[in-house]
Amino acid sequence: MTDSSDAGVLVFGPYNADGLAELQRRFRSVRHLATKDLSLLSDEERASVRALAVGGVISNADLDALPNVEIVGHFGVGYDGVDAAHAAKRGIAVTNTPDVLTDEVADTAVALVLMTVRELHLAEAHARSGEWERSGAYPLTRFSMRRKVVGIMGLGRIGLAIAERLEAFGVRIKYHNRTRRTDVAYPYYETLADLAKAVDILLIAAPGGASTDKAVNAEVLAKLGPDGILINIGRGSTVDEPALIEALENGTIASAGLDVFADEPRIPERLRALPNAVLLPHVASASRDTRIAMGDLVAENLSRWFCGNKLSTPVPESVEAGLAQRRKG
Ligand code: A2R
Repeated sequence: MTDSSDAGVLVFGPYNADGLAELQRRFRSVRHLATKDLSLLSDEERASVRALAVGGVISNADLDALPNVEIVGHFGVGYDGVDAAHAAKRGIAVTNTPDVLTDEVADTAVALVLMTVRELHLAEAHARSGEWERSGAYPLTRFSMRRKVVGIMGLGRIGLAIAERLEAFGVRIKYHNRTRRTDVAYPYYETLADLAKAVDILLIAAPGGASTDKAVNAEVLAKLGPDGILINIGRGSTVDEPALIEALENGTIASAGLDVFADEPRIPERLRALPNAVLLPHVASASRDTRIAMGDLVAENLSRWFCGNKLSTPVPESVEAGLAQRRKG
């Protein structure tokens, strides 16, 4: 669908280059403000913005400084960086990019599990540094995938794709959501602490935001126990990071594999120093193919809005507010 809309699109913050090109292909007026500094725009320019494409956080203050914005296309499935309820109150629709990244994120999650369980980050360093030739084979790993029980917090689109992949390893899956699913046979745990107690590997695939803030705390880590492994591909805010560092330092849990952090791109020095932590720089969806699909979906949503069609992927807050489609008149 090619749209000749004159709607002013503001791309707010760092943004994928292919995604930007797709917006420029569809819209005549696209401005990229990589620094997120709205003071660089005149009052007239701010008033001309009717659509936003955002690849991270936009504050309510910045959103409110754009009087005529109608829609925010968020690049990413986790939209905790946008206050969708606040936007809805102003009649602004918000879209995200689910589904198109599910397989990529699930692949990365499985890789992170394997790296952490089999210490592949340390084994790789052993080969690369010449240590294998100098001092012999890398030591046998403490853990293996055999007979492991994996607990998933957030058995949604991504969590389920991870579970399906992990089943091929012969592991058992258990999960915790706020609501029990009726379409899966995996054992359900009403609380995260109970799930942590029942599994070897606790894997977080839930969204960020207030309802999951620091849910993985010292108590949950203690329940996971000294042979337990934490994997996080959801949001850094879901883990109490200082409590995790302490748990890794003093053996409360065995190890962790993390793709997300509390204050990205900053990772605490103490965490970076730990050999029992595998650290990835938030790359779960970061392949060119997947990022192109995400950018296309943002652009498609903006086009659909200004053509008066139903949005492809509005977030629930927008649907509830009757903003799944542009109101006429
Ligand atoms: O709680 P439910 O029944 O709504 O299930 C959702 C679960 N979830 C939670 N589980 C426990 N405590 C919470 N406070 C909580 N909030 C949500 O997370 C659902 O099973 C899952 C999210 O699944 P989807 O909405 O299908 O999202 P998707 O595409 O799997 O992505 C999940 C997250 C993103 O938000 C990014 O942060 C990350 O993965 O990349």
